[in-house]
Amino acid sequence: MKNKPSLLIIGNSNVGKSSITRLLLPNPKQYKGKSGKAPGSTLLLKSINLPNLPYKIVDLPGFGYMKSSSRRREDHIKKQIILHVEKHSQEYFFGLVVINILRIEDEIDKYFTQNKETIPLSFELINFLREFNIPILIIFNKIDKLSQFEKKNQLICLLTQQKDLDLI
Ligand SMILES: Nc1nc2c(ncn2[C@@H]2O[C@H](COP(=O)(O)OP(=O)(O)OP(=O)(O)O)[C@@H](O)[C@H]2O)c(=O)[nH]1
Ligand SMILES: [Mg+2]
Repeated sequence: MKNKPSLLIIGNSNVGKSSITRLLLPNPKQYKGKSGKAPGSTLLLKSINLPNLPYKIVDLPGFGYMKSSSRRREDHIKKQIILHVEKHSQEYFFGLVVINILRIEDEIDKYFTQNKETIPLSFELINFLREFNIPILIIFNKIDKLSQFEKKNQLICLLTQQKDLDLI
């Protein structure tokens, strides 16, 4: 297939994008992209194009804080990502927006209540992808870090707010 459609994997730094990418590959060892403990592991914007996959996968660098980068570099990467999506939006048939479940309440508060625009937030990304009509699936990752009780609370928080916030 010459012009394969692409799957976009997007989200803040360190939420688990590269780990999820690896899970989607027939042979995870084929993926040379880095995943790691420190935010800012993936720096290159490169698509994975395997002969045995009918679509390409683009595992983007993360938005926001990166351990070994300056604020200027973080802003540069954010701009690069935005320009990339704008330029290639037609090629994306689907986007996976990965969110760290532990940060969900904080993100909702900052984006919807405080209207903070200085920090790149997952909901900004969601609205951004919606502008290009790219269908998305939101993945709440790192759920294993929550206790059963916390999981229930997060779920209630999401379900009660989703309609008001036009989340899902
Ligand atoms: N506990 C837990 N850890 C996870 C999970 N998914 C990923 N991790 C860990 O989180 C860290 C970051 O994972 P990556 O896959 O590199 O995250 P990323 O979003 O690609 O990060 P950047 O490329 O820096 O934006 C690694 O140490 C992973 O092992 C998960 O579901 N649960
Ligand atoms: Mg990564």
